[in-house]
Amino acid sequence: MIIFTRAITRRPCEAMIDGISTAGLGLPDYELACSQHADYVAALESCGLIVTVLPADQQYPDSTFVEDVAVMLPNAAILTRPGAVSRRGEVLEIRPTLEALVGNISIIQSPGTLEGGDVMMVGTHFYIGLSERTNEAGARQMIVILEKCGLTGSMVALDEMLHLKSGVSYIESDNLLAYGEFIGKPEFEQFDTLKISESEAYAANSLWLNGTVLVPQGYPDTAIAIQSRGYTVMMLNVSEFQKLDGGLSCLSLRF
Ligand code: CIR
Repeated sequence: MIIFTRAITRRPCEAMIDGISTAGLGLPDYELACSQHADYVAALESCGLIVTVLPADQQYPDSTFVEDVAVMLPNAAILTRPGAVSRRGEVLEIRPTLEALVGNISIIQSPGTLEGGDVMMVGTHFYIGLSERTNEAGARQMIVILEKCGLTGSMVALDEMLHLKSGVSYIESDNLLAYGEFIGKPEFEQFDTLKISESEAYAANSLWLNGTVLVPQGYPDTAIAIQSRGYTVMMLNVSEFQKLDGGLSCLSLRF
């Protein structure tokens, strides 16, 4: 089982009110977002991670969702090419940090698009969601990079969710959280699936970190179900990021 030792995050910026959103939950409150982000960083630290907190970047309203601009591999990283055109510049901004911390960097090239929210790591295998943000060309490029690193990848079609991990999360030990279109998908039949109900859909994006699972606050059935599988659960309020379609995993790169 993997042990994460580091994470990269980026503070939210005031321009976050202009971030991409389909949630219909209203505009995020910047001050509250900053305090929720600080709690998130503290939670990562309490799980044993050393966290690099990058400064807010006003140029890019969605730049706090660092998960989408890179994919971390053992001793390597892939810079993505986001399908959301307004987010492409975020890649350049994170690059120096990755070069300093990881060194071995590959880059997804046009016409490929890929966002890290579409990538789910299960040991040495990476599931890549084909979404509105990630296309087949991007996924194919990623699989070539993975194979050069002795890893494997496969594609999973999705129709309803923003990203693959909006609806499915691997929490190690063969346990998978799945919602909606991902329940019963043949690609995931080998896992012990914990089905997330419609009323708790947002909690399908929960985050395993070294034996603890971070679960968004306000989804008690999911928290109890995860706890009953023997995990320590930590609940975090990320309401201001939910307003921008972002979840717990989106706020960090872990490696
Ligand atoms: C976006 O639409 O790109 C942002 N508002 C939300 C990104 C969420 N990221 C993720 O699920 N990995």
